[in-house]
Amino acid sequence: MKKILVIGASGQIGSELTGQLRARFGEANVIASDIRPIENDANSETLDVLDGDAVKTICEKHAISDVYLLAALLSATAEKNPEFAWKLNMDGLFNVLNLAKDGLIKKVFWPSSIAVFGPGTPRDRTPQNTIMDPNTVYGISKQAGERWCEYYHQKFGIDVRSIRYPGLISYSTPPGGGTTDYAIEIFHEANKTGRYSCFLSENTRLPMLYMDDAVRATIDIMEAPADSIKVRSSYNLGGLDFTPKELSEAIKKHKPDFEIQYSPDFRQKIADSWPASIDDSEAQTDWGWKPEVSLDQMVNIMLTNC
Ligand code: AKB
Repeated sequence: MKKILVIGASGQIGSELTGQLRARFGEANVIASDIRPIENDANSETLDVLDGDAVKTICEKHAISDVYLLAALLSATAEKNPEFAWKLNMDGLFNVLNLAKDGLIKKVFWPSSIAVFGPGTPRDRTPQNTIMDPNTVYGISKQAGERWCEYYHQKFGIDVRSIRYPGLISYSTPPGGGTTDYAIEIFHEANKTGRYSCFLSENTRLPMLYMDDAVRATIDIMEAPADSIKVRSSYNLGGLDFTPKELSEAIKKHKPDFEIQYSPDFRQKIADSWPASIDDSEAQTDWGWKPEVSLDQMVNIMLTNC
């Protein structure tokens, strides 16, 4: 019997993933957890992923089989608090991987990111296996995490699965401190004030994905047969890629008076070290990944709901 624990369930991905998992596997079979209490949710727990004993207790209490570990500090926030980012992103992963090693849980999902790539990486259609020289705290923690996932798989047979998320776009829960967040803020400001000051320059192309596609990919990789998961570090995942200028042009089709200006800040340097687009052919071949939501569809959904 599958029993799922989502750690970081109140975050941008966690809130949407929890809903989809519950729709598929039943409310009571998906325990939502977060560092702050989750209001009005009978199947939830307050949990600090850095408290290894507490993670263990909750997994035992609910006889958890699968853990989705989403608690992390993202790229921009991590640059402001490097030591805590390293601690949260690494120790949280160890707390969960070690439960799998001890046989308490069966399967782990851990998110990596395009941030594992760096200035030496080929930027266009970045391949699955290539130069990885991340120069952000977040990217370094994600690259190290990928190595640990593969190590635990090879050494202890742990069934850990991972995706390198691009920037994720959604409207219901705000993102928390990423470099790709402009692609969400822009919609809120377009609806509220009709103008946006973008912290990246106009031609900064980055890989992105609408949240519904990202959640589907996450559940699909976890539900795929184990022998189809050939990559045990983390899979490249692509979908959309666009620049702030292209996004603003797409918004102007709906809101002709929308105005954008560009004031790049420290996040520009982070964005410049990341891929512009992603080659995700291994995810397509191994477990059938296929993005569905186009740029125009995403813009339409975001403007309607923000
Ligand atoms: C960030 O911008 O930090 C994240 C990511 C690409 O992992 N959205």
